[in-house]
Amino acid sequence: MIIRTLQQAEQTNRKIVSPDGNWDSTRLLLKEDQMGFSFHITTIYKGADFQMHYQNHLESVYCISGEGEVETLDDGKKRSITPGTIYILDQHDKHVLRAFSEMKMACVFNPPLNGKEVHNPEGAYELQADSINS
Ligand code: 9YT
Repeated sequence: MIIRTLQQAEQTNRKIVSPDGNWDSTRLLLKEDQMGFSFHITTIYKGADFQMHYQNHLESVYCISGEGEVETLDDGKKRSITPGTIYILDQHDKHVLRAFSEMKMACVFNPPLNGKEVHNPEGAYELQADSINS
């Protein structure tokens, strides 16, 4: 069994701060743990409004706190995101996330992240990113 705490992990290089200033993410479980998925606690900063397109990954995002909306760009549908809502990007959906207040999210990725991923210009994570140990 592996035990980690968010409070400790936030003090290490498991916490990645997005260069675009929209979010930070503490990656509690990564590929090197060999679980087949990764698990992160992500903070989306108030006022963030940005596009993502996870072409190489499937992602589920559960809202713990805060309020916002997610828009799928293929059909223009906007869905409200409030505590208790999960959105599941089962179609590699191109989407925009807007945070009306600071949002705390629990995120799961398959395949798992290596650790140091930040979004490329298309809003995806590359499969070959560095691990937190490199
Ligand atoms: C909700 C979302 O996808 N935010 C971007 C950060 C990502 N969840 C991550 O790397 O943990």
